[in-house]
Amino acid sequence: MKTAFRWYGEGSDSVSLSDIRQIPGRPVIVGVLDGKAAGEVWTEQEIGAYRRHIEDSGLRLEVIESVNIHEDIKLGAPARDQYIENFIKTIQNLGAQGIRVVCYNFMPAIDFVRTDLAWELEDGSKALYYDQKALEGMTPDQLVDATFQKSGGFTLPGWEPERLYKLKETMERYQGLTPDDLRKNYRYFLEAVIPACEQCDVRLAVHPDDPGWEIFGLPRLAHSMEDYQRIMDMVDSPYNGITLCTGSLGSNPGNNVPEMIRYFCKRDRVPFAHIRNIRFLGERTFAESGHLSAEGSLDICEILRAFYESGFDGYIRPDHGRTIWNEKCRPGYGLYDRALGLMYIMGIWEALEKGASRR
Ligand code: CS2
Ligand code: MN
Repeated sequence: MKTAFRWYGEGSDSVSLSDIRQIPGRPVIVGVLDGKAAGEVWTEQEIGAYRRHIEDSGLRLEVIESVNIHEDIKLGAPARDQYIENFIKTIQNLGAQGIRVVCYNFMPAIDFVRTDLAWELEDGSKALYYDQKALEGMTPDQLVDATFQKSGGFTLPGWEPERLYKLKETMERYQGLTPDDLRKNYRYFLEAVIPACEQCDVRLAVHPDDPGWEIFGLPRLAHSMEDYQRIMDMVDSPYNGITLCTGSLGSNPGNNVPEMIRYFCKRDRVPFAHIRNIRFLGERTFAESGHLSAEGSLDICEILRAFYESGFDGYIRPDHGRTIWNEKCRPGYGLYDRALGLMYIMGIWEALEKGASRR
């Protein structure tokens, strides 16, 4: 595995590159061009400047998360061909600048959802939290307001303001769109972009829906083994890959996460992994927890064993951490708990490697 760490860019992240550089093992940066709206081309010049800035700090940029997919592509609207063309240009430009993996998602209108961004755990740390009943009592607008209020002045990934101002309108456009319609549009997109990805050697990796079921009546296509099998079958290529996010898939107790890892790694479909733990608190209710297996409901050691035994050599990053030690940071994306998570991941990995060599 290659270790990685998400960074939002100068001025929009509370964590600095020099902080990340001091994390043992010096993880690769998972970056983003902040401020780019979905559908805009990322020019090679802009990507190059961003990459050089990261390299000047002694780090490397090899993964991008997220290039957001324009809603017209998901909706199959007439402008989709233009946006697909823009997406391909962005991928080519990223490839030319040494980016090998791009994480994206195909969730309509809204990215990951939490009903509380600062749920207090028993040790006083704050975590992201989801309660289906609380969500059902909220309109999408109320959810957006609550999220803005609790995000400490930071924008959350997938919660870019320009996108959320139009949320109501966007959701109305999805009225009547069935999962099959969305799947058709997804296939159209993949058939157009994967050949270009193959040519410039950039692997796409679709992030799961989070939580792992449908919300607000919107169709969602990526939250189970069967879902992923269908997506992988749309275009049979290792460039049509998965971001295996353990916390997102694990939010649905119907998913056997280690089994999914083994199945899709064996088929060379997992270039990127997110390791996160969550704690089930009731029916469709969970809090994100520290990465340690004992703190949550997922067995992180078994999850890493599944990667290890599959010969995984992709990128792995700690996903959402708690807010601890009074850090002022974007919810889920502080330095401290994610760095603890990464050390735990690396510790388990080293034990797996050394254990194997002794046998
Ligand atoms: C989240 C997402 O779980 C996660 O990694 O922070 O916002 C994720 O980055 C996007 O869904 C990827 O497109
Ligand atoms: Mn994730």
